[in-house]
Amino acid sequence: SGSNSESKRGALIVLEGLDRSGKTSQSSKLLTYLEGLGHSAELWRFPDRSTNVGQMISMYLSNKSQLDDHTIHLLFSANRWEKRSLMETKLKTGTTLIVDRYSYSGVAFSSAKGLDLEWCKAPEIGLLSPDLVLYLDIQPEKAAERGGYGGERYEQLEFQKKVAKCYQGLHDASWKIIDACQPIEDIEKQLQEIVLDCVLTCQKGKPLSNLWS
Ligand code: DGP
Ligand code: NA
Ligand code: NA
Repeated sequence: SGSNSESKRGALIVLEGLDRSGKTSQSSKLLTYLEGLGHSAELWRFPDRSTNVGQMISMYLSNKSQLDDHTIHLLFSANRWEKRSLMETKLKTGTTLIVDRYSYSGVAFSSAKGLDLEWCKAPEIGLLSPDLVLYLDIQPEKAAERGGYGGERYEQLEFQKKVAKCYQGLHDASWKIIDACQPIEDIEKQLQEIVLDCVLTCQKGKPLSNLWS
């Protein structure tokens, strides 16, 4: 019957935000929530460090290799492209994907280095467009206070301030801005409500589309 979840498409839900904004823990809480309601769901993250491209990215982030800014930008993009067809298959067979970072990180982090915005967006064109982007909004200074940064390349206050500005220019109708300084349980509840609404809308047959739209 039409209520079989496998005949309905899953939702593509992205979490974005500065480093230490709480995306990763909220992503896993969302997965538990959706699975608890009986939905098919998976947690993905970009960069996906498990692939060959992902390992190059990981080396770069941990300062074990140096790469030109354009080169690393294209590798991050390639890392999303290598997962695109699996992503589409999952969504079309009814699995909702909760994705920790996506093309908006790609554009925000690279344009924060001074790369041209349109150039940064170009390689992302044709990737699947999220049904929902949850932006965990935190002041860079507050994020930096949260137990300190892990020491990877981008985890520096001055750079994160630039990234925050770049993110601001990327908001569109699919974005929901969440105050990431609320108590964790309040954030969790807010996200659950928004996400469930999105999952149900996608089940009703909202079409998939491509970036940037
Ligand atoms: P994470 O694994 O979520 O901590 O991300 C690693 C770091 O890489 C983090 O500082 C954000 C940054 N990042 C994530 N995606 C991209 C991207 O596509 N391009 C660039 N330049 N940086 C990214
Ligand atoms: Na990080
Ligand atoms: Na990530």
